[in-house]
Amino acid sequence: MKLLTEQASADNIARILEKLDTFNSDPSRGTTRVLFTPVEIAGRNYIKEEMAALGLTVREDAIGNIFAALPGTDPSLAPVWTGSHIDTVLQAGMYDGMAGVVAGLEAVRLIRAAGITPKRTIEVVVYTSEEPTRFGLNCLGSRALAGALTLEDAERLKDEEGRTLAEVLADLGYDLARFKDIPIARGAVHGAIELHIEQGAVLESLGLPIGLVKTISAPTNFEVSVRGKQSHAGSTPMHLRHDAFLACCEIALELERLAKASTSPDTVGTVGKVEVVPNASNVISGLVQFSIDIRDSDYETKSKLVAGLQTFFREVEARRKVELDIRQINDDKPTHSDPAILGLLEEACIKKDIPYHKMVSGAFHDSMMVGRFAPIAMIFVPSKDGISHNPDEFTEYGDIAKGTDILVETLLRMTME
Ligand code: HGY
Ligand code: MN
Ligand code: MN
Ligand code: MN
Repeated sequence: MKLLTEQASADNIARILEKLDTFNSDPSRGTTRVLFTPVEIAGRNYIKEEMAALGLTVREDAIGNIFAALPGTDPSLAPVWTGSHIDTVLQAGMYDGMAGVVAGLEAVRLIRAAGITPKRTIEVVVYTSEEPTRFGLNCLGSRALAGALTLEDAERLKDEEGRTLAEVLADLGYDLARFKDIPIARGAVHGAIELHIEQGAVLESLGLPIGLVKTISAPTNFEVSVRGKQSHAGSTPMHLRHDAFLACCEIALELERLAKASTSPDTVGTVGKVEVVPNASNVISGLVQFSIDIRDSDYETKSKLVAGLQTFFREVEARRKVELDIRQINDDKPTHSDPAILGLLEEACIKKDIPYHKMVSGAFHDSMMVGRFAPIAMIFVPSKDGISHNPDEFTEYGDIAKGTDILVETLLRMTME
């Protein structure tokens, strides 16, 4: 087999990332590119242009997952995938997700420049809506590929304007009759690698350029509303209050206590979104709606924490005489990387004399869902100061290029298996 002659180009990676970053609905602070908003659609179209410029054949499924194929010599063999997402949280950085899509494009550019035709087809994938930003549920595209998101789910998921995912898809011309064709059968994809920024500070603290992800922690998310009694902040004695906000605070602190007490080192719990009604300085809140986000690399310890929290919900309700409405959004299982792909990644690092660290991902990724139907692994590149989901998110283009060198080497070996 012909050899790869060139190293990944940090300049080409920069060019695409910076152009993609211009598709931004709130340039005043960071990057905002929410699913199926005009800027995200423009961003999709731009990436499809880059895919076409590489001579890839581009197709989309009924939920908007984009697949760009570099055909292999033996189309009967299951393809190899690499990819990530281009949608963002609000006022985000410009690397979370995008680095993995661009690394996939650069890997294909290197393969084509070397005149190599792989045996297995390589597909660069843009997964629809990894972030829960618009519809409140994460990994919509990869979840649908895993057969865990049906058309009925898409007809139920609503955005803040009350539009369903199904309506938005139909308005954009996606054929909902093909929704049932989205799921990928086990065995239909030979393996999938996702390059992603670490979004933490482990690699930076170790001074290492590459992380190889052993396990992807998985989220369990709830939407909780507490109904208490809205009343006057001055004339309501403390013992007569049913303060919805204080009930929320107690639950948030109990979540913190349970997460800290967990036997798993990767258990984390967050209350990130709180809406207080009527949110007035001299009114005791009668209604608070808030989010609960729990992550762990171990499903058993996560489930134990959830059970402990549910007991606490009941206790707060009784003691404070408030009413809790708890909606569980998802309860995802952690995904372990495929040892064989991890082995290939390690061999690539050793061959290129690039030091690496095997680690757990605290963040979830599309690979968490892809791992339900295909062997997966992830490559991490360092995040400056561990910052992510923040305009100050930063990763050196040179580090993405180094990660791409590992990616392309491993993809090629997988295509020849
Ligand atoms: O929240 C997450 O873990 C992912 O980065 N959206
Ligand atoms: Mn993210
Ligand atoms: Mn991401
Ligand atoms: Mn992700």
